[in-house]
Amino acid sequence: MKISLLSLITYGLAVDAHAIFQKLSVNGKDNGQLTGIRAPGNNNPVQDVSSSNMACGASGTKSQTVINVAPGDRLGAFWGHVIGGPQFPNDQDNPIAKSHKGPVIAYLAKVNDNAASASSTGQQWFKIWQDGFETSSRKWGVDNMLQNNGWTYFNLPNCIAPGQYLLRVEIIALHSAKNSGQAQFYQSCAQINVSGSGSYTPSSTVSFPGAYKSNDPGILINIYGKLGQPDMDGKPYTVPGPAPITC
Ligand SMILES: *[C@@H]1O[C@H](CO)[C@@H](O)[C@H](O)[C@H]1NC(C)=O
Ligand SMILES: [Cu+2]
Repeated sequence: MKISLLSLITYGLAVDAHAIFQKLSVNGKDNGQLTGIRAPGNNNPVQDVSSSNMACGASGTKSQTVINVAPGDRLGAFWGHVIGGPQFPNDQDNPIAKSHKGPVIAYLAKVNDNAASASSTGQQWFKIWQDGFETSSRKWGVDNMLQNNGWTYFNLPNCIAPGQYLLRVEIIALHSAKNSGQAQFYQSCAQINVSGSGSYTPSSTVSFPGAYKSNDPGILINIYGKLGQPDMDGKPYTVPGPAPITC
């Protein structure tokens, strides 16, 4: 009894209440677990903004699939506590622990070759969407994801040019971010093939690692207000990285 309780506690601490982006849906069609996704092999966050794991997470699962999408499609990124979703029945930390407030952000990088084999690092990223913090409702991007049962939805902008891309979707969990190096970055990349006749070429791009600094105002931050709630006291939150593109 003692041993099993101890191992349960140890296990609980070891796995913690993290999350993994592990499925992509296109216009409501779920492509399935880890199809067209390169996801980290476990749900531990990246905390070092200079790590090469900032691009698509620690190296983990690979997929030979490239998912076909069209400009304007409604994309869904699915998050779970572990690969598959809940770690055990009634897992309160699926899709992510409720403490893990923060933004959800999506970036694209056009790749020269096949998106299934392209390197995660050395790519030129531009931001296509973000869900940060809404001061009126005091809701974070993560709150909207929880409300959608693990799904984060956004549209592929209409101007995106045809070709293969990596789609990087990220949660930044800010519950401990008042101390340097304690913001938690969760990201995987989807491998997509964009059709159509868009012609967007970004005027500026960022690198991962490189786009974020450990002391960016959206990364080194105390999100707790006077009442101890993760509500910024209703003040605006600055999402890290560049502004999302406009078509
Ligand atoms: C990518 O999309 C284009 C346009 O729809 C299509 O012709 C091509 O076969 C696709 N490539 C792959 C690898 O699916
Ligand atoms: Cu966590």
